[in-house]
Amino acid sequence: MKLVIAIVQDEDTGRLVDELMKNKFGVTKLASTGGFLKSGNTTIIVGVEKEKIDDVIEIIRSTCKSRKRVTTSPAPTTWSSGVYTPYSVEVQVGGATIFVVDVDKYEKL
Ligand code: 2BA
Repeated sequence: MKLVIAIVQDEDTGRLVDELMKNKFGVTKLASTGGFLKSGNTTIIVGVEKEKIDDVIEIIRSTCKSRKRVTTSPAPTTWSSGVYTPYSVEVQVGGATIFVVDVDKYEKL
């Protein structure tokens, strides 16, 4: 068995969970926060047999869109003049960041 961990944007979560449930996958949704943007995203975990991993990834691919986000430039850790002027930075986020890991043991008690 494998565990698919997918970090997706909040906007895509509803459709993604609906699609996974419709295809009979068990899903858990966790509220998470990205380290770079420091804003909310969603982590979806799906326990699945090895043969079904590609099906799960295909559903994620078809429901999660890539979007642009604007954030403020991070302050430098060192600078000589002592003046820091923040500026806007545009980053591309998503569709999804996916990890697939082995499950050593799975039990439902
Ligand atoms: P964030 O850390 O908030 O990152 C949001 C987006 O900012 C990233 O989109 C990427 O385009 C950009 N970004 C991240 N770090 C950057 C940096 N040091 N310099 C410039 N741009 C940077 P995605 O790559 O689509 O990632 C979306 C979210 O997935 C991330 O939110 C984070 O929560 C998660 N993630 C991405 N890679 C990960 C990893 N290797 N391990 C754990 N979580 C990860």
